[in-house]
Parts: sequence; structure tokens; C-alpha cells
Amino acid sequence: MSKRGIRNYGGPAGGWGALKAVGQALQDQHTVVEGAMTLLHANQPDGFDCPGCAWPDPKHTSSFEFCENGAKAVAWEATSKRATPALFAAHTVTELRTWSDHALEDTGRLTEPMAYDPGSDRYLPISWDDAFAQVGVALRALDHPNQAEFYASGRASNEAAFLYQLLGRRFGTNNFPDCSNMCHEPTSVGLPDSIGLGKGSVTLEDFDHADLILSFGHNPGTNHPRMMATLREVARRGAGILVFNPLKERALERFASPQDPVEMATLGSTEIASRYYQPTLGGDAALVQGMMKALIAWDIEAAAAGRPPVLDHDFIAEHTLGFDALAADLSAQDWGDLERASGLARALIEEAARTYAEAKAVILCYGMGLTQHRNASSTVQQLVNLLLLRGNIGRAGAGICPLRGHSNVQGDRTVGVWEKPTEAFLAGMDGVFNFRSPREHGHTVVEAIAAMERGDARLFIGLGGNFAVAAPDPLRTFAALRRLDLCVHIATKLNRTHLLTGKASLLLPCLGRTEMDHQASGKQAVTVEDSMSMVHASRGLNPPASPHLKSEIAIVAGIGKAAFGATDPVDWDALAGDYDQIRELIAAVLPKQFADYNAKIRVPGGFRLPVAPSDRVWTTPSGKAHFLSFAATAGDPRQGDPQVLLLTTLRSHDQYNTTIYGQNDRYRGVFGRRDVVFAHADDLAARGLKDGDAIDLTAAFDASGERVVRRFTAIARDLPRGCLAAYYPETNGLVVLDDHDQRSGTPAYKSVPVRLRAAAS
Ligand SMILES: Nc1nc2c(c(=O)[nH]1)N[C@H]1C(S)=C(S)[C@@H](COP(=O)(O)OP(=O)(O)OC[C@H]3O[C@@H](n4cnc5c(=O)[nH]c(N)nc54)[C@H](O)[C@@H]3O)O[C@H]1N2
Ligand SMILES: Nc1nc2c(c(=O)[nH]1)N[C@H]1C(S)=C(S)[C@@H](COP(=O)(O)OP(=O)(O)OC[C@H]3O[C@@H](n4cnc5c(=O)[nH]c(N)nc54)[C@H](O)[C@@H]3O)O[C@H]1N2
Ligand SMILES: [Mo]
Repeated sequence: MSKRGIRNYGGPAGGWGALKAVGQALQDQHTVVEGAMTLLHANQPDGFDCPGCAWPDPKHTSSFEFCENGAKAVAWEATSKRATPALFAAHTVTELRTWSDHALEDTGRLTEPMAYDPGSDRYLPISWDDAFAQVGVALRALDHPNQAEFYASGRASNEAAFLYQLLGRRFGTNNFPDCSNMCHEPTSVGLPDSIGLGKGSVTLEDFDHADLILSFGHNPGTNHPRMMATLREVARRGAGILVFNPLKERALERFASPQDPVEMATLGSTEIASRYYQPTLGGDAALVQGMMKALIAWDIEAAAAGRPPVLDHDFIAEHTLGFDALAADLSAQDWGDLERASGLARALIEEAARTYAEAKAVILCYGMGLTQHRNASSTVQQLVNLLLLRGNIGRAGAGICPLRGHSNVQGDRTVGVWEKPTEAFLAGMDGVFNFRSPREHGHTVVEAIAAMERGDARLFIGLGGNFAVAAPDPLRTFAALRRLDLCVHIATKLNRTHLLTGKASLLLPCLGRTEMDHQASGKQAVTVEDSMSMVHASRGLNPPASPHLKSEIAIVAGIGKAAFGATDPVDWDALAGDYDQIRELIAAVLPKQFADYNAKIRVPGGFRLPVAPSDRVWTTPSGKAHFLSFAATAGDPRQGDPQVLLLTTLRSHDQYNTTIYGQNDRYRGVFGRRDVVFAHADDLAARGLKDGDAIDLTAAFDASGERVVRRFTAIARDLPRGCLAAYYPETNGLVVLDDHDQRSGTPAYKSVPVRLRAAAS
């Protein structure tokens, strides 16, 4: 009974299961014909950018590429279900709070602006004009601009994001907490010190020239499914793929392409990983340091024996600083410590290093398994060190490839949604808009929550997302939001954050990517930037889910006009009426990146932003790339307590962040449920437990005893001793707010110290 819905999944990822799942997703959202038509326009030159992920698509210029989870994302948005005022009349907010995250979003698309009425505990309809006026009044009533928080989720287009940051900066704050703070912030913080730019250096074409891919901490079969086509090509032409992941992810083992008639007809598949290493959670930095220690030692031996060098000394001399310090640091590291901290034996680390040393061109990919840890920014820098040692950056087939999350999270940052903007960006803003942007840095997500808790923040605007559920520590976060004077949510669907009402709350429904956007000057396109810095246009084709919807841009402009008045030098109406004008402003503020923006996006496929490291140009203060070291083996998240285990919190195959499409996680063999935790059988046995037992998880170092997840089922799986895995967001209650990467503020969602015991009955 307790192992209900748990099976072994024997097949490859992809294949017929993926096709079947798409049919089911369309059926569940009552959009079989329209949804299927919509899918044909995903990532097409005249179509919309798929909201599923930020992996680039060569097909922005050609034919349809099948993607199961892209299809789910599209079906979810193009659903025929509606959350109308009748839904809100029928249920109080208190009642809605008892619904599951899935049930809330499954009510369908929001159709009209709504305002919370504390008297009846219900959301009631409000006119757009009244809603905008209310936000304007509330903004003007604040004692200081820093009392407002402008949150953004990474789906917003460049145009919406640019206008949003203009609104916030015009108002006088840099408080732009965004989903990136919970995601790839260690990339944005770590990479600039190393290579001068917080973005990836490779293009899609580089994958054709690499002879080795290193894959750290990401699960592309679920989260970047279109990447599987690329990895499959790489594997089929005989290049190596080393996977470093504590969990055995099926898609990284075997994949069947739904686009390959032979593989489909013969039920065949392609082996993806040439070698699969299972380090301990958070062990990656020590693992990479072990690889580098081996490489440097072999290089010294080679020199002594007169053999060809292992390292690229010309590259190191011409392009880098800090090699000697790194080498000294690594030679002082103890192999025993590195083995313990990485969870891998020296022989395995050396094997990986040997494979790396023998490869001519290497791409290193990574995701949340790397970034959501206490030392994540420094860990990202170790990845760069490894590449620099052999000049594996800025040449064909080589470089660093962070897999971004939301489909435009990288673009939002490029156009200014950043709590720590550069002086150059602010100066650009000041020059174009003729006001002085604030210089004081703003809040990250974690800092914003703390500010709300203290009462220092009084107004929250969310441009998409599900702030409270995505953030750590609901115990503190939920309470913090409820203290606010006004919460404003710009959203497509109802979620729990909207139900954590402040003294006043507004729900402002917007168009999604798949929908047509008509404004004063006619039909509009927006633009987005993918993980590889390609910018292209996106045009929705479906009729809007409701005639009352406004575009995100129109809503931000509406707030701007209400806040600053009709005589404001920024002509908010004109910008909302013609997105070309917004792009002209972006180009004026960021001329190096966006000159001729409007012309360039009219070319199918768009254009690539300048990425200096791709050309071996390092925009660091020294003009060089930097080897950077840190003590990867110091510190113990278990604080020496053998009872403490580390928990990683992940996505199932049927979810998009806090959006839960369904209860299955096909490739991990979980069906119809999410209340499970994967553990090593010996860790269960050591606690008198076994596969299938009901268990409770508690935050290990929380004196309150209130951070508990109850009555989950333990499932024995192949993962390292001392490590657990469970789904996000159900386990966010175990993540303490202050437990984050010190440099980037990114919560340590992937190494949460917990205790596991039999469920209290
Ligand atoms: N369908 C779908 N697509 C998505 C999303 C979604 O939720 N659903 N979310 C989008 C977003 S915002 C993001 S950021 C990306 C997320 O994409 P991923 O980065 O793939 O996200 P996770 O599911 O968190 O998976 C992390 C992977 O890292 C591994 N891992 C965990 N801890 C460690 C560790 O300490 N070391 C190593 N080496 N590996 C570890 C896990 O086993 C897992 O395979 O996907 C984007 N695309
Ligand atoms: N424990 C744990 N926590 C995590 C993570 C983890 O791995 N583990 N991952 C973190 C990561 S990487 C991220 S990026 C965050 C995600 O944090 P968010 O980006 O805040 O969350 P989402 O779940 O993507 O937001 C879903 C909501 O966005 C709204 N929405 C959808 N499409 C649109 C649109 O087109 N426009 C507008 N305006 N709204 C829209 C809908 O109302 C929907 O309910 O979560 C983080 N939290
Ligand atoms: Mo993300």
C-alpha cells in the first residue's frame, strides 16, 4: 500500500511515452485541436517562443521540433479552463488556501482584474482604471522608494522587463528581487570574476565540434528536453559525455528520439552518458578540484619526462592570471579530504580527469545541481578553472554552458532586472531618461523576505511567478507577505502567493506568450534571449483567453502612468501602444548590445548579443581570465552529526517549477503521487527503516521543531550514502531562510540538512 504508484521504469527517456504524454496533456486541458495547432507554432519564425525552457532552438528558422514538456507548458497556458469572477464568488480566499498548488492553477486562466475584499474574504472584480489608481496611490504613500519590492519571474519579455525596471528605477529603488536569485545567481555572480561576463560562452554549433561534454547537476530529459536532441547527436557521433549527478537520471543514461522513425519503430534508444559518476550532494567543487590537482600533477610529470604537456601553457600565459596560486593551493589539498567531500574515490576522479585531458574540445554544462548550494558561486568558478587549464573556452567546440531556467530569465537580466545594476547600465538609463537612477543596491529574494518581515518593505509587485511558494522557508515567507500594505500580482493563473493577501491585494490578469497582442499601433511582437545569448521575436497566435486581459507591458505602463501622472516625461501610453518604441529605448540604453534592435529581430532567427569570452576577450578589471580558488573541503553542512542527511529538492517530470501539471514522474518510476523521498537502503536500515516505510523529515538545525514534512514514503534508490532527494516545492518548508550561498544569496535548496525518522503516528 505504502509503495502505491512506485514502479521501476525500465525504458529509455523520450520515445512513445513522450508522445502519449503530450496527447494526455492536451486532453487534460481540454484543448486537443487548438492546443495541437498552437504547438506547431512553437519556436517558428512567425510563431511564439516556447515558454518551456531557455535552450536555444536552431529551428527558429525551420521546422517543428517535438518536445514533451514544451507541449505541456503550451497546453497549460492554452487551456480552455477559466478562473472567472464566479470562481472567486463561490470560494473565500481562506477556503482556496486549502486547495493544492495543482488545483489552484488548474482552475484555468484568470479573466478579469480582481481586488481582495477583507470583509467578505473574497476577490471581487475591479476595473483596470481603479486597480491602476490604487497602485499609484499606494506607491506615492510610501515613506521611501525602498519600501517597494518589484519581483520578476523570468518569463517576462525583454520589453516587459525593461519597462518594469524603468518603473522601479523611476520610482527610486533597485529592489528587483527575481527568480534568478533562486536559480542561476551564482552564475551571474561567479562568472564575471572569472571571465568577465555572467553568461555562457558557447553556441549551439559548438556542440557539433566538441569531443567531450561534461554534464554537472542538470536533468535535461525533464527540464531542457530539446537539449536531448543535441546530446543524442553528440553521443551518436562518438563524442564522450561524462555525467556527474548523485541520482541516476534516465534521460542521461538512455534516450529514444520521438523524431527518429527507426528508433521509434524498433523501440531502440541511444546511450547518452559514456560514463556516469555519482558524487555526493554538494561534492562537485571538491570533485573538480581533485580533477585539477591530478591534471597539474600529471603536467609536472610530463614536463620532467619530456612528454607533451597536459595543460595549455600558452593559453594560461597569454589569457589568465592566478594559475600559480591555484596550483599551490591544490597541491596542498589532501586527497583523503577531496574524496570525503566529493564522495568519489581518487581513482574515479583521476579517471574523469584523464578523459578530460585526452579531449581536444570540451563543453561543460551545469544546472541547479551546481548552483543551489552554500558555496555555489565559488563552485561555478572551479568549473571555469577546469576549462581554463586546457584553454577550453573561446574556441570551437569548447566553453561553459549554464542551462538557464525560465525562458527569458537571461534576457530580463540583460535589460536591467537586477538588484545590483552596473554603473554603466544606470548611466545609460540616466542619459536616456533624464533622471538619476538610484545607486544603492536593492534586495535579492531572501533580502526582500527579511525586509517584509521587519516591516521595511510594505508593497510587493510580482511580474509573474509564485514568489512565496518558490522561496525558501514558508514559515517565515508566508507570514512576511501577509504583513504588506499592498500585494499586486500580474499573472496568468491563480497560485498560492495570490492567496497570501496583505492589507490589500490585486490580481491583474495578463496575456501569455501564445496569445495575440494587439495595441494602438497594431499587432505586436516581443523579444526574448535564450541560454546562448540569441535574441529573437515571439508572436502569439491564439485569441486572448479573455477580452479583459492586458499585456504585461500594458499593465506595467498602466501602473507607471498612475504612479507618475499624465504629465510624466515617460510617455507610458505611447510605449504600451508600440513595442518598437520600447526596443528603441533599450537600444539607446544598451547600444553595444542592441544597436538596430528593431531591424535585427525582423530577420528570422534573430541575432546573438556580444559574448566577449567567446572571442577570448576578458572584460575583468585585469583584462585576463582568472583562476580562483576556495577551500572546497572546509565546512560540513552536517556539522559533524552522523544522524544528519542532506536533501536535494528537485523537479518531477510533470511540473514547471511551482506549477504542478500532474502527479507522475515517469522516468523515476513515480506515478500518481509526489509524497516520496529517495534514500539509500543502508541509510534507511541504519534508522530501522526500509523501502516503503512512512517517514517524517525535519530541518536538522531548527530549534523551533516546526520545519517538518510529515508522512512521506521512503523509496530505496541508487544514490550515495547520506543523500536524499524529494520534490520541490513540497519540501521547501525544510529550507531555512538564512541558509544560502553567501555571495549570491541563492538558497541551498540542493543540500538541505535534515533528519529522517519513522513517521510519528
Ligand atoms: N519541464 C520543466 N522544465 C523546466 C523547469 C521545470 O520545472 N519543468 N524549470 C526551469 C527552471 S526555472 C530551471 S532553473 C531549470 C532547472 O533544470 P535542472 O537544473 O535540471 O533542475 P532540477 O530538477 O532542480 O535538477 C537538478 C539536477 O541536479 C541533480 N543534482 C542535485 N543535487 C546535485 C549536486 O549536489 N550535484 C550534482 N552534480 N547534481 C545534483 C539532480 O539529481 C537533478 O538531476 O529548468 C527549466 N525548465
Ligand atoms: N526547493 C526548491 N525551491 C526552488 C527551486 C528548487 O530547485 N528547489 N528552484 C528555484 C528556481 S530555479 C526558480 S526559477 C524559482 C521559480 O520561481 P517563480 O518563477 O516565481 O515560479 P513559477 O512556478 O515559475 O511561477 C508560476 C506562476 O507564474 C505565473 N505565470 C505563468 N506564465 C506567466 C506569464 O506569461 N506571465 C505572467 N505574468 N505570469 C505567468 C502563473 O501565475 C504561475 O502560477 O523557484 C525556485 N525554488
Ligand atoms: Mo530557475
